[in-house]
Amino acid sequence: MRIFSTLPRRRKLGCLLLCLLSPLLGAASVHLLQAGAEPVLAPHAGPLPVMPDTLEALRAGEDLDGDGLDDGLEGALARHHAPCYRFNAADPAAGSGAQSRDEEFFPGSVAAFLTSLELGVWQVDGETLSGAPGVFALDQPRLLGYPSGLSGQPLGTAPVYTHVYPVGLDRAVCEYWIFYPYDRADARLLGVSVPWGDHRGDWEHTAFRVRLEPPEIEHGYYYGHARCLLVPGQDLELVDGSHPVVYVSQGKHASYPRACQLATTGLPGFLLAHDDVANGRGPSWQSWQGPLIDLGERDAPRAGAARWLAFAGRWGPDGFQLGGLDIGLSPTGPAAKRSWGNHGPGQPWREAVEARGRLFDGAALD
Ligand SMILES: [Ca+2]
Ligand SMILES: [Ca+2]
Repeated sequence: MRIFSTLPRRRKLGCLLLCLLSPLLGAASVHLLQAGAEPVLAPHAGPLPVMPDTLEALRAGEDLDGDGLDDGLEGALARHHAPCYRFNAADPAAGSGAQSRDEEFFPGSVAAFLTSLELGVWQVDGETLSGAPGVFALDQPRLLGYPSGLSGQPLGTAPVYTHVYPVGLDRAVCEYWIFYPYDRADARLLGVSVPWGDHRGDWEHTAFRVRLEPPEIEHGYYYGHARCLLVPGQDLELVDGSHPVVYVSQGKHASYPRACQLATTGLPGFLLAHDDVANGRGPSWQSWQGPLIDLGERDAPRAGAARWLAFAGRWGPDGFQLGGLDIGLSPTGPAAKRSWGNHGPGQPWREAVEARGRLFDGAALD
């Protein structure tokens, strides 16, 4: 109970409801696995320190990450196919579910985040606050010591982290990774809105298999909630002919190829409604117009990621176990995931929409 007493109020409420309802859900027990305490923060004199990301030029004729693909081509491909991200906005006329609201939690820079972690200085709700300095070390099981609710950076200023590698002689895969300092996930439990799986740290990604000549996307892989949705190239919505659109679900940040709402559990909606709402009515981000930072390869990281790409721990302290399910675990980073350099198996995205949701704006699947 000592751990429980350190939790914020919203999370305590969620824990209590989970405990009360776990027999209904067929779960033997609810375990609080990694409930890291929130740091004690106080007003901080002076500005928020910001450490810029290291931008490394990728040069034609070089292959410094040793993947067999010309580094200049890697950089050109990543920018040519970088996504347009579209975020959510409240739409009372169409919305249902707890996440039908404006997006409030945006991407952040990893370099700036680690600087804040090590200095213990954070921007929370517009105030600059400080606490105990933390430590970032590659052998940590999880990052500790930072607060919930970090809203990220103004949209368009954080980098997208890229991983590009060849497939045979005439194709490549472009992965796009985004770090969000916070994931806010709510649900309706017996009709009452409660936190359900929100957590510190949130890594999200999409990937696209491309033909090199002529350049064209053959398949998209859209991730979220430990699942992969498969999208044929002809189903992708493109901006300027080459940039796929990624609809980002509010708060939880899962990726979809079209504006839609999907249930994320197989439970009856009257019991638990935990939907992704990705209507794309909020701000959009043309990521190719901002910083793209190539991560290199797992064993040959580029300078911009050399400090942290090998970190195999979780990027936050949160998470629950409900029976055999993991709920709201702070995630691992890009190179620690199974999907790094390895896409699919997955579910055809049309099948997922037909089974668990709907498209917005009256759009049809065909
Ligand atoms: Ca290379
Ligand atoms: Ca590469």
